[in-house]
Amino acid sequence: MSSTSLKNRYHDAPRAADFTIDQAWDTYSAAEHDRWDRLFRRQREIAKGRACETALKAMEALELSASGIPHMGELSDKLEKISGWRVVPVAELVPDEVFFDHLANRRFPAGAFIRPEAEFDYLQEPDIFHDIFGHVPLLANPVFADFMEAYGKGGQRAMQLGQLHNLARLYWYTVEFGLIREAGGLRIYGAGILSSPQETVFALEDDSPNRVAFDLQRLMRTKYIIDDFQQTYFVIDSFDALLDACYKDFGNVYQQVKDQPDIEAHETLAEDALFNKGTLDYFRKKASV
Ligand code: HBI
Ligand code: FE
Repeated sequence: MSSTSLKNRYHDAPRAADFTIDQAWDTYSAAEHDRWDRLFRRQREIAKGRACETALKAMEALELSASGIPHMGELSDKLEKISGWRVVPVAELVPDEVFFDHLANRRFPAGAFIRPEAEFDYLQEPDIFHDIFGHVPLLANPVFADFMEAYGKGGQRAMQLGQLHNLARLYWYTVEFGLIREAGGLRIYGAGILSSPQETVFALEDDSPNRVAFDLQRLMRTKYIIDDFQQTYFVIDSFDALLDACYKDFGNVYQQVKDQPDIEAHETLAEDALFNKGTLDYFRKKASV
């Protein structure tokens, strides 16, 4: 058995043409349900006062709790009534064009596997905890739900234009690692932060990272890190503002960013509207070890 299939028992599950699989909810073991409960209880506690109101309220509305791994069909029946979205089980990352087609049709592909105990604190692949605790609550916000459908449609177009890397950065710095202004401070809406206890604290409270006001072109030029905390977080004023900023012909935006140089993940620009310029100490310490 390869390490992937060892770690992820759905790796070899039969899949439909759209890469969806059977969640086979009754095959989860007591240990897997217990792991979900421990992940949920810990992260729900840390998210209080740090996650955006939308996420916290949606967790209640969707009855997400520490009562075992959710059944995606039952969860989808609740979510669909609120925003028309459903959550569909997949074994692991699906090809980009499949992913975008699901999003364009209000289906969120969620990993059916739960992380192994050895990766309780951090894993790179999106497991069921990252996808359902991190992404699903935001899909209950009607404006964000519209944004995600538009992102799916934009993704299909970006692939045709060969601009996928710019759009992937938009997803990364909003859907995965976005911050929002709320209650006189900053709160989290990005799933990659929301599903990580350490990054939930780091993203809001550490002096190391830059925090920069959302600017679509600036963000599309900015490289990102996939195996550690982010060096820069982008802040939106509201989900309406995010949707408005993206409700334009991206063809022109791609044209404008195409001839400009990429920006390093840790860099800030003179024209940035900064919430704070980070010390980057976290990264210097790691680089020096
Ligand atoms: N597949 N299941 C799954 N989940 C993702 O988040 C995902 C994916 N495929 C591609 C992808 N994300 C990103 O590369 C896109 O943003 C381009
Ligand atoms: Fe994700």
